[in-house]
Amino acid sequence: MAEHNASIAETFRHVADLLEIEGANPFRIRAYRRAAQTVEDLPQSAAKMVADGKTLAGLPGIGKDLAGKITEIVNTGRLGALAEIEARTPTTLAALTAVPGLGPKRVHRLHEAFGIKTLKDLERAARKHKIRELRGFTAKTEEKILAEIERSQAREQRFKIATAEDFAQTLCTYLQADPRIGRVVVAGSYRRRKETVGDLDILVTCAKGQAAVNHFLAYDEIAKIVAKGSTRATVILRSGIQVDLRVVPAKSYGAALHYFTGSKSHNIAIRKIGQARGLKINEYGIFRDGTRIGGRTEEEIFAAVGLPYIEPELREDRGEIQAAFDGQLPKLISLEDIRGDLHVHTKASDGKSSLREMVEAARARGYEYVAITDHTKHATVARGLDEKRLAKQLDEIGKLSEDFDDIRILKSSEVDILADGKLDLSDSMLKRLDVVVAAVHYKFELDAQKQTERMLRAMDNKYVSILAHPSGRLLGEREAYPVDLERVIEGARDRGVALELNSHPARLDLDEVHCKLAKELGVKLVISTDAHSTFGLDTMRFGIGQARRAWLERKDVLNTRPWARLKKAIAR
Ligand code: DGT
Ligand code: CA
Ligand code: CA
Repeated sequence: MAEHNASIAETFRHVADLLEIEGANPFRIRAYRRAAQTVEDLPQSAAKMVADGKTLAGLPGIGKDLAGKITEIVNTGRLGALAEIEARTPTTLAALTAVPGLGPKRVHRLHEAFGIKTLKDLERAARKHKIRELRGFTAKTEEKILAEIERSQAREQRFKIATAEDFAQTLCTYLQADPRIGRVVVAGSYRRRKETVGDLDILVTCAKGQAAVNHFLAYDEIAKIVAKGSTRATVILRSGIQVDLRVVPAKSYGAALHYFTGSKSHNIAIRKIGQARGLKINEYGIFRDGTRIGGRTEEEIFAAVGLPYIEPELREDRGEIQAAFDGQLPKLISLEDIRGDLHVHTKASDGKSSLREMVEAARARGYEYVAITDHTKHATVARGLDEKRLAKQLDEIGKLSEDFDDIRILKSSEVDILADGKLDLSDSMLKRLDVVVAAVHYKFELDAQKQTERMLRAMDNKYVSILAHPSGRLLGEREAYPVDLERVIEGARDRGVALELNSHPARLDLDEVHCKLAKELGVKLVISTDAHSTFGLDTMRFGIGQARRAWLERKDVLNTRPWARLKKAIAR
């Protein structure tokens, strides 16, 4: 059984949260969090390391005890220590941490002070204005809690695309191993590369539906079978994600793939056009007067309604059908177009790999350049570089460059934007850099006008080339800070600054709507990974997925250009 790094990390974080709710020793709590981070950042599967008899003890933050726990999770799929804590912590109490703004520490204090155990208790206390009596909690906190309770009741659980991909790929490999099964493809929002997916829709071709369904139901990561039939099944995996499986014969493959890729509104629009042409289009095929006339490929579906092929990322009924009719579909950017990464950290600040390792990894990915963008001094938790350390790094880059004649190491920095919009480095230092990436990392609570002006002021500095992760959102954790993104985009255009599409699966910032707006307003984008390890460079594909959803083409994205042309484009 393959235990994913993500689920091992998740188990450790869960232990840490429960310990914190209990008010346990902070060192113990921190040890679990640190181990979770290490496992998550491992460039290989911990399960495989255990299977290969490699030792995990000695990795950052992992001693003998935690290494043993990882082995236990890998071998048994569970952790005894977690079961023990779970047994003594009310589940409703743990569930309270799902309310944004309420970490385990705050839940601990609410429990201690008022005996709050459930969401209902919490709601009652907030309504009675008892919560504001606690130090660190205010009337605002109460309002926020009430608003969040309402929202969380309306919200369904969604998975980040990277997490979904991890679970989907293992399952697809398993399905593909059955020789009776032909094609295996993940459709739905996953194929449209949405930033989060609600569930996985997997389509397989097989002459015998029941055989494929039975093979699927024997998958050992299934926690619960929700429904099953002779050509379909719905299950929940142990990771909590739902999977819908559909089995179709090869002659229906294209029709089923189109149907299950969606989006629903795109499907409905295509069917309508079909109807007007006297065709019936559904997941089984294309029919005229009850006779099948196609459906083996997706191209046949589009051709039947007089359209060229439309890429999955565009299928949102946001103008793609009209554009297809008019011959105006964008030629979407692809991963192969990318020539370099412009946002990369090293051990000098909060990265996990050395400068040389990052450069080698960028070269291994075929890149022509990589910008080293460590944090600046204001970001103390990230061990940001002051001018002296940055100057030393620039020297190192100069020296290292002699060893690399096939990749250019760009001198750069992810410079903090200070509260007043000034930058955390002097102009004389910025001037020495090839590329300057500016970013907001604190003071998220400013009102929209102040935050917007702060960012515009930062871009006033003529050395700034790129504004990083402009909205500051963290999917599932933190909304964008209040900011007028439209003004920021216009401000970037007026000043000749490029905007970043940060590929980190928890960021994907700018979001797709604003990426598209930026393109329409004539602002260039760069797609960067914000990698904190060599492994992180591979998240570029998520940024590309989102760029495609935003209709971006190669010409809209600056890091598709060779350095000489990129340099000209960012010069101000
Ligand atoms: P998700 O899972 O919420 O991230 O989003 P999707 O798009 O994967 O939605 P899902 O899983 O409910 O359904 C998968 C696809 O199946 C959807 O994109 C289009 C198709 N579909 C589902 N229900 C309907 C429907 O009632 N009519 C039509 N035409 N298509 C549907
Ligand atoms: Ca889905
Ligand atoms: Ca579904």
